[in-house]
Amino acid sequence: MKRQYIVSIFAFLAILVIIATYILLTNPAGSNVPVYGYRIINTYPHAINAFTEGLVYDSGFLYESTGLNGQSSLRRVELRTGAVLQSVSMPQEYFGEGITIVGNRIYQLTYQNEIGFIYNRTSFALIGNFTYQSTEGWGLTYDGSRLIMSDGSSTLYFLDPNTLRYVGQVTVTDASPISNLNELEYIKGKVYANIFGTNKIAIIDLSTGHVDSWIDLSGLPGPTHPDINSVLNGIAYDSTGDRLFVTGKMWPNLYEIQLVPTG
Ligand SMILES: [Ca+2]
Repeated sequence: MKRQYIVSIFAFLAILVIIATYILLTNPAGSNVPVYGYRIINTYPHAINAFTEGLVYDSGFLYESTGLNGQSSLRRVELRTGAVLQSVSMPQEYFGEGITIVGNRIYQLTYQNEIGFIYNRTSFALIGNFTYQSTEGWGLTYDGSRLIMSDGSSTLYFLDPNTLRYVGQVTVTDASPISNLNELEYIKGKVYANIFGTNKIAIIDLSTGHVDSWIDLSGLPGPTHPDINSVLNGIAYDSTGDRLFVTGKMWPNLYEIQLVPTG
């Protein structure tokens, strides 16, 4: 009897371990929302000197904001070749962060300078600047009426694109708050957010802040020379062609991916 009892305990523990492993593997966030895997549709070159902090696709081109003091820039990039077609360098004191496009204006955040810049989309001429309440600027996107920014916390902030005034915020949660929200992209009514330092993208319902689903990009080929800073960061969307692009800081490639349901 005693031996049977011990065997039963071990069998029970083994089942628990199997269930826990399955949950962790199928749902890295530890919640009940769906997790997507991915399929690489196309691989394009990406400048390895680009410390990608902001990425947008618009009218046939990629626009990219790069960070680090002394290396920060705004670039127009050819998708197929990765060639930088046009760029402006930021003064040494600024660390470029998220960008988004509204009409013929490009908005760009800075990391800890507490200032954002507005450029003419065509000429890259600087046409204005703005300040924001958040202490740091990370990701930026646009939902058709509001600028949406992240600051590395679990909060997304909404700004009026004309007045640049704060008009609201939402806390992003999946059972508990999800911090380290980084580069953003507004896609078909949801906000996609890179989670800094992970291979995960959260797909967020803006009205509630709830994470609807996750994308697990584990295994996506990153930098050829691993660097602790060369993390996944950069989501862009071609709404005309329904193409989703991702890359990372100093990654040699930019990928068009398709989401694949798992489980
Ligand atoms: Ca983006």
